[in-house]
Amino acid sequence: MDAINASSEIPTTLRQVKYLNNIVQQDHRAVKRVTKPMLNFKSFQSAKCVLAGTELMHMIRKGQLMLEGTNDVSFAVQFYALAGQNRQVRGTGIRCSQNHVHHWLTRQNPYLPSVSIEMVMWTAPILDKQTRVVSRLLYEGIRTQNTQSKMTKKTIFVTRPQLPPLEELIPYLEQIWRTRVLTNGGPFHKELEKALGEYLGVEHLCLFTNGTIALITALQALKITGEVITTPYSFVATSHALVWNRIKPVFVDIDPKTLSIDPKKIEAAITPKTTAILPVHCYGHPCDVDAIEEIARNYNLKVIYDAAHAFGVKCHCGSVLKHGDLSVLSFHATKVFNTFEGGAIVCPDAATKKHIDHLKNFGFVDETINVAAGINGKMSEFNAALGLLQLKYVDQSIASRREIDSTYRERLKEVQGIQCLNDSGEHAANYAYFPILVGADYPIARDVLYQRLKDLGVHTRRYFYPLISDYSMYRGLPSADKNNLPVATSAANQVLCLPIYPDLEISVIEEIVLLIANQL
Ligand code: T4K
Repeated sequence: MDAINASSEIPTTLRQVKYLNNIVQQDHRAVKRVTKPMLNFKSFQSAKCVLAGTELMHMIRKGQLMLEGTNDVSFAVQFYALAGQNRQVRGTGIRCSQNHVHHWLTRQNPYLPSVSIEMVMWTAPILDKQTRVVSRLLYEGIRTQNTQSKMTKKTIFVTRPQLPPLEELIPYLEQIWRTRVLTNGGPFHKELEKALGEYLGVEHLCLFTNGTIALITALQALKITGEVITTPYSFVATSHALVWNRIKPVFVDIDPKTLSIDPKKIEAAITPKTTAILPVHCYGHPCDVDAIEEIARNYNLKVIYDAAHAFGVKCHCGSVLKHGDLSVLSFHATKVFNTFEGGAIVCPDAATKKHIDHLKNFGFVDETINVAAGINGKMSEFNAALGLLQLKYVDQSIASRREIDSTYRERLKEVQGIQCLNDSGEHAANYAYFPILVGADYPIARDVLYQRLKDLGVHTRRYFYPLISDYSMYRGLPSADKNNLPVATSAANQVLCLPIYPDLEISVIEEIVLLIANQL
């Protein structure tokens, strides 16, 4: 029996693959070992699928696929190594035993990190133990085929914005076109402020054109000056907002568990010039709000939370956004809730909201009264309308993120050298990001992993590397010294944010994890 010649004679049908698939689904027990090859080639049927080299290796290592004494009969496999975008770089055909497969993958194939393997296999349609082994392989292969085509043909980004069905936006646009109210606090703006307040469980909220302008305005609203204590482990907007207000950032190290500012380090950084603390609920995990606010009370400091990542997050006492003097949200395209661009300030009372509403509208109270050198931070009617629609889908979107988060956690828990970040005791999380820390005991460096994944089309991000304090405009500050920031420095050098967004398929996540587990 010549396996290679047989490949052209035996038809490939999806129906047969599905049939075998059903067998697998009826019996989920992993068959560990085949000792007596009994398949009859005459009754073989064929199926063709693509199986990632890493997946096959993984199955062999895990003992899901073990073939013995099968030099001529257990099943026949034909491999073609494909590199990159389906370019065939090597072709060979073998009848395989476990050793053959292992040898071929490890010794003969120099392209293992980036190959997929096309397999043509024949198996008998009999419900015996042996058939199940082969059909399981087919099942895995088919699953991987879907993934593989996505990984090679489609780039996987760290995030993809959630968008509502386009047709649902049309009525909103029709209203805008009909009324010609485009901005300056129109009906959709008012409606979204109310709807978001209800959804987030906060009473007073001002919409903004983006999170950065909201941060700058929040600092203005509270007349913050001098020095502000903040974290270096964030997006640059956090510190840039201070600089735009001519405030000096004072960097304090982060807590190794939450990667948000470490309250134990704050007091030592307070000087007579300190007027406020600007912490970040990093990745949407709440800061230690109780400890931070106790320090603020003791030293008479204001607290403004950069809550850009914390949409919908609840801590022990309800919405985390109720903490501090003000909290600032971002509704950027990359966030859990997006209005393309957008943001908001959550305020404690109506008077503060009124003041901020003036500030974001150039300081105007009415046509003739201007109370402050305000800015233009208003959200447009288009963005507000989109927000109303997005809000309908946000729970669904967070639920999908939750599933992705738990799949990553489950699959990554046995991968040596990879540490997932745990929540910080939140009662409701939003799963905005999925950061992992690549430790010294992982076989390759974080940046090598980052680059190899990127080469395969998986675009992770190193949020937050470099540290803000390492950028040129901050590097000279005494608090930017690396010796002052050992935890933040180490996190920045280890972190990798894996793709997470609502329509990211579980099969793609599994493939990403396999790539990480096998160091690609
Ligand atoms: N404070 C904190 C703690 C923040 O994280 C941020 C923003 C702010 C304040 C300021 O809020 P905003 O002023 O932005 O409202 C992104 C975002 O631009 C930024 O909003 C965000 N933080 C930061 C963490 O991430 P980049 O430079 O990494 O974005 P970008 O364009 O590389 O996007 C990442 C991936 O997302 C892309 O590879 C593909 C995907 N993507 C992105 C956009 C913009 C899309 O699929 N579609 C898109 O339209 O900064």
